[in-house]
Amino acid sequence: MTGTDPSELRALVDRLEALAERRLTTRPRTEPARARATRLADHLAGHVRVRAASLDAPILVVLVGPTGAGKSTVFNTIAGRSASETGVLRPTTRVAVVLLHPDDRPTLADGPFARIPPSQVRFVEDATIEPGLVLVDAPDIDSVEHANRELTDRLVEAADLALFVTTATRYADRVPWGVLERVRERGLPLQVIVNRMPPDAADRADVLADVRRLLAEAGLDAVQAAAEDAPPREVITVREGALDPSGDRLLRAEIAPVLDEIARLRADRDARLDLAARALTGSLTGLGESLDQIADDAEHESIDVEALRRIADRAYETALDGLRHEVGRGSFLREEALRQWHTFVGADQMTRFFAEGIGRIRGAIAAVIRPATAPVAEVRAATTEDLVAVARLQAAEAARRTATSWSETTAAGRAIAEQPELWVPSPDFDTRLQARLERWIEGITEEIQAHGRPKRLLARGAAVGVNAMGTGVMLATFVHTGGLTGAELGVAAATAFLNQKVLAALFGEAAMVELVAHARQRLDEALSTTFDEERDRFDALLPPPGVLTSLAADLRDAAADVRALPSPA
Ligand SMILES: Nc1nc2c(ncn2[C@@H]2O[C@H](COP(=O)(O)OP(=O)(O)O)[C@@H](O)[C@H]2O)c(=O)[nH]1
Ligand SMILES: [Mg+2]
Repeated sequence: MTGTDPSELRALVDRLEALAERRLTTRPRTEPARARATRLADHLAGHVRVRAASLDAPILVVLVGPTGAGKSTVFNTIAGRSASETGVLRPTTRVAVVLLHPDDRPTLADGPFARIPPSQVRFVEDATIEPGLVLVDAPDIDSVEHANRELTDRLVEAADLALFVTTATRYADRVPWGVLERVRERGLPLQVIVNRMPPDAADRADVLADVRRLLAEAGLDAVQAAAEDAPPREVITVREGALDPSGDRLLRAEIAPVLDEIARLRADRDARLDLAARALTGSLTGLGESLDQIADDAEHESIDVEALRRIADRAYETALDGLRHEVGRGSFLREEALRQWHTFVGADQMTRFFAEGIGRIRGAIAAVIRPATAPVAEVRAATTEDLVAVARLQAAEAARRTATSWSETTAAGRAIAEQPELWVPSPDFDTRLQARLERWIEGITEEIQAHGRPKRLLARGAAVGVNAMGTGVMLATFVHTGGLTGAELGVAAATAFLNQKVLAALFGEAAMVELVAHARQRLDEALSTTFDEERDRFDALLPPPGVLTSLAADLRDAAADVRALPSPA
């Protein structure tokens, strides 16, 4: 038994499972990092939670190894029947074949098989065996089929004992050692079986010595010990061709030590409790390292994520600055709209009054400006259309820049490849901005009505009309004279000059300046909100700021708490 208080352990499992879940929702950016997080979740749900609840729950013995090594043959030999399909055509075993007493079945579903889809499990019930030990034939670990490999990994995370089956020619293969590395890390009790041993005794001795050496070098002696501080279990060897007449089983004598161990575990509850406790202890010992590795992953990722965020920020900020510049100069506005306004504000006649002072201009407005001829709709439509077009060009540039930079990184390359729409502005960019600009123009008109020193202003402005005044203010946010005189410049400056004079005459200089400043500020808000939304499409692919670093800190705390658990009695 472990010396850990069961309720303390269960509370810790809850906390660790929540951490694993948090990590998975940040969508780990590399395959190894994702695998580490999944493994932790699988291990906590399939093993630690089960054992924290009860050491008495059925023991899970899992057969793992490379394709064609003879796992299913061993399984059938233990089962004493042809329950799992064997064969030379690969891969034969696509589901986990599970041999168990019917009484053990209900406890598996929400225990060790909690994260294993039921469609991937085939139960073989046998009421003649003792309950308490469940034997699983797993799919090949070197299977090219991803789902197979994932299933086997989950079974390894849930196991109490691994029966690792390999052959005299395959034992040095690289992939199986990846699984054995995980067996060591999670302290999973291990029994190694080497199948298809050569007939020659000296050859057999050579193979066995080599297998032993590799296992010892990989630090696997401790998990092979049948009891704490005991020497490693003997590696079980099976001669080539030692098949029983059925063809899908071995001669029983060939794997007598395995059959004996299974029989002993079935017969002896204390032996099962002991194995369960050893598996749990090994697992708790390994958790600290797993948690720290995942914390490392999260920290590294947070650096990458912040760099990605800065790239997007900068691209959209640069584009918005470019847009502000164009808006500030009014250079995007088509000349035709300016000419219409120029004509409306009375160009020729009005200019004559400028030299005679503000009073004369005021007097002239009613006489010169004809509200009925105000090209309000035309000028507004042209302005918003031109503004949307120039904004879209800038948004396209920002999207292209961000997508280009992101696609060159491992942290975001795949996400960009999966969402080609990120290379261009959002499909509803125009309609969103259009709606905001319309709202913006309405806002100008409302402000003129609400704050424009109502009586005097409205009396004077009545001749012009509030919509026309609003349009004048709108234009003044783009085109302004900045100290130049109308005679010297083209239509933009001339219109700006005239427009400003008229507005100043209507509102007074100070109120006009304020109206224009407000309009400019609200326009800037409309543009930056729209650009923020564009950038958010990229940000949505990243965990929110701080999430990864605080997760890493919580993982480190948890690792420290796991290490501080009382050592097993
Ligand atoms: N000749 C010979 N064939 C074997 C031996 N052990 C297993 N096989 C065959 O090798 C093939 C693969 O075995 P199987 O148990 O399906 O391997 P698994 O992929 O690990 O489940 C089957 O056709 C077995 O009958 C053996 O010792 N000698
Ligand atoms: Mg098989």
